[in-house]
Order: sequence, then structure tokens, then C-alpha cells
Amino acid sequence: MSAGDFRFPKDFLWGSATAAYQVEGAWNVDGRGESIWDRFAHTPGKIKDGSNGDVACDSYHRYREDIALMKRLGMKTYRFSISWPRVQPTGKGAANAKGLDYYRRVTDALLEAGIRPFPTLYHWDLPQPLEDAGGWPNRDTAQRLADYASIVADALGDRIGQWSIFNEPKTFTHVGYWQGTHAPGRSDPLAMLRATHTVNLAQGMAFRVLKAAKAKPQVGAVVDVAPMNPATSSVADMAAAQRWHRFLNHWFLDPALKGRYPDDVLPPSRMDELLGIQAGDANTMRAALDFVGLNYYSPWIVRDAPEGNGIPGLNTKAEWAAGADEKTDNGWDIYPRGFYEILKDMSAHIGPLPIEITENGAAYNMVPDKEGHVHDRKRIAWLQAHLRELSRAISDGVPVRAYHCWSLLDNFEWGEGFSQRFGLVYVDFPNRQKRTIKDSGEWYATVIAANRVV
Ligand code: IFM
Repeated sequence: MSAGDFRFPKDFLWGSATAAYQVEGAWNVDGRGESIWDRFAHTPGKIKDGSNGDVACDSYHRYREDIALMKRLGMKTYRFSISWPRVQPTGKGAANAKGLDYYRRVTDALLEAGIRPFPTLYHWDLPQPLEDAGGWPNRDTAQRLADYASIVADALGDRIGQWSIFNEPKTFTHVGYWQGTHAPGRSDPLAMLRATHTVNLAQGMAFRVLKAAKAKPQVGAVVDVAPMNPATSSVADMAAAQRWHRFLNHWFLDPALKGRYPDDVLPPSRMDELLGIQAGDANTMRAALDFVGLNYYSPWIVRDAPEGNGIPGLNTKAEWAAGADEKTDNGWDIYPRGFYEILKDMSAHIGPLPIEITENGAAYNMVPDKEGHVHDRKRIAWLQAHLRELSRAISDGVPVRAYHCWSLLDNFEWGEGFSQRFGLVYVDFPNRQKRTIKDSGEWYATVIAANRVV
């Protein structure tokens, strides 16, 4: 490979990703139940711009238009999520036939367009009644997820070849139950720890359910990962960065692949009590994952915090930063090299399992010019730099087989509402949801067509 010529393997899959609550809208249509994100976003003061996902991109009604856009850009894989309260409104009991029909229609339309349907079972929208019963810190929620998985597998299991179970379990447990800035908005570090254990149990249980589906699918985990850089070269900061690395990057993979939690994060004598571990849990958590999905945005800087941080023994203070001068519009550091670093690192950790990049992208908030064009050159530069690092990692032996840009569309960015735009396609929300392919979308189409980045 010469400088300026970054190639990808033959049959590499290019596509994009979205999530149900961020794009679907139709929050109370056709029998959909309430999720924790409906409740959270409807609570004044929780979302930066006071918005919510009630309508979002209205993809519930416009999915055909969105699939046509993907096809026009040459995409071959679409990572979307299934809304739990749309298919099982209270998180328990009977399925909602209209909700399942929607995902059948989406799946069939993708297949017809020659695009791989790649669903995620859970992208953060827990049915509210399950949160009222204790949410993820309540271990019963694991069985609820397995039941929901079985409903979805019965309905779609004949036509899906690859499933992901959770999206970013670290983010929804930490930000939802510890920091409290995402739904359900709790600030309880010990509840967060319990939540992580329930999620690991649920992952193993749902894995077995999905593996039994008709199409004999591959089933994987999607985790958000990042290099954890020590704030200084002191022994204490370096050890803290290692603890944070294991807690964030390995916490939801080791239980599946090894049947145990990473060492040296929690005090060994208190693990069972803090996580609520019971006899047999190691086997329940195990899942021989067929692939691992990795999401990458930006690294962390970590320092030792002997004063503690609410998690017994963890003693870290971590910042979502890389010390870079340049930032995206939502203030995240731009550090493409971190993509290469974490891919090498995670690949060494998980062994020869295939990897998919399930999310990677940037928030830039350019709007259309007078002619209606969106010249988002900064996003092109961001993607180009990251794709070069990805190509380097692949050349160095990391077995990555797919890349999903986050996101296909500008959408509801959780606590940031609609203030941050990640899309390759601009969405004019007040103007009848008009979609406009940005310059970055056209550029991405040329990358896909050439299967290389210059
Ligand atoms: O929008 C989110 C997505 O839902 C999960 N990963 C990070 C994205 C950007 O913040």
C-alpha cells in the first residue's frame, strides 16, 4: 500500500447506522408503549433544546425513502435497532403485531434493495414499566430481555443473518444510572454496577435465544471502545488508566467470552455483593459471540483518584478528551490515531473474532447554503482520517469486515436533542422532514464505489 492509497478488503461491507428512538418517531402510534426515553425526554429540563423523539426523522413512515437514499449511495449494510416497546409495549407478555409488521416491512425493503438488514435488539429504549419495576439494576430484567428476544426471533428469525444484542452497554448503564444525564436519569453508582451485571446476564440469555432462530444467524455484541490515556506518566495514573480500560472496554466482553469479569477493577472480596452475583451466573453470562461490533469516537484521559469516585476500589477520574486542539461541533476531541490504537488493542484482547465497525462519525452542524447544498468539508476530513486509520489496522491484521458510519441521518442526539448533527444526510425537521444528501454523503459514496480512501 503506498502513501495516500488506503484500500479495503474485497467484499468489505460499507453502510450506516441509526437507532429506533433517534429516527423513528411515531412514539404512540400502532400500539407502541412508553419507553424510558419517552418519559425522560418528556420531563422538562432533561434535554438541552427541550426536544424529544416523538417525531424525530419520522422514519416509521419514511423508511422507504431512507432505504432509497442508502441504495443511491451504494451502501450494502444498514444497522438499525428494534424498539422494544414497539413490539412488546409493556416489556412483558404479548407481542404487538403492528410493531412486528413494521420491522418485517423494513427488513424486506432492505433485502429488496440489496442491503443487509443488521438489527440491534436494544439501543437504550427500555419499556417504562420495566424501569418502574427496578430497571436494569433489577436482575429480572435479564429474563424480560430474553423473552423479548424470543418474540423478535420468531418474527424475523427467518430473514436476519446477523444480530447484535446490546448497543453500548457501558454508555446506557453509566450515563443512565450513574451520571444521570441519560434515561432513566438515576445517579447511583451502586445501582449502575448492578445494572452492568444484569446486562451481562441478559446478553448470555438473549444470545442463546437468537442463535436458535431459523436462519442460524451470527450473533454479536456491540461495545463503544476507546484508548484510555493516563493523564501523566506516574505509576498511579498509568494503573488508573488500566483499571478504566478494563472497566469500560472489557466489562461486557469478558463475561461473554471468558465467563468472568476483568480483574483489578472491583475489590475481589466485594465483587459478588457489589454486582449481585449468584451461583451459576458465570455460565449464564457466557456467549460464544460470532463477531464483535466496535464503536469509536474519541479517547479518554484518566488520572488516579485516591479520594474515590463512588465505585469501591475503582478510584479514577476520567475525562472524555485527548488533549487535541481540534474538536467536532459537540466538543469531542479529534484523534483518528486512537481508532487504530484501540482496534489493535481490542483485536489482541478478543483473538481472531471478526470485527465490525458498528459506529464511527462526527457531529458537524453545517446547514444548507442558498442552493440547498450542505458543504460539510470538516466531516469529510474527519471520516477520511478515521478510514485511513481503519485501513492501516486492517493491513496490520485486524479482521474488520464492515464499517457503519454514524449516522445515515441527522437525528435525535439523546440529551443534546437536535442540536448536534451526525448525518451524511441533512434532515430539515420543520420543513416536512426534507432529506438532502450532504457533500460528505456524496464523498462516502465514492469511497464505497472505489473500496478505498485516498
Ligand atoms: O447517537 C449516539 C448513538 O446512539 C450511540 N453512539 C454514539 C452516538 C453519538 O453520540
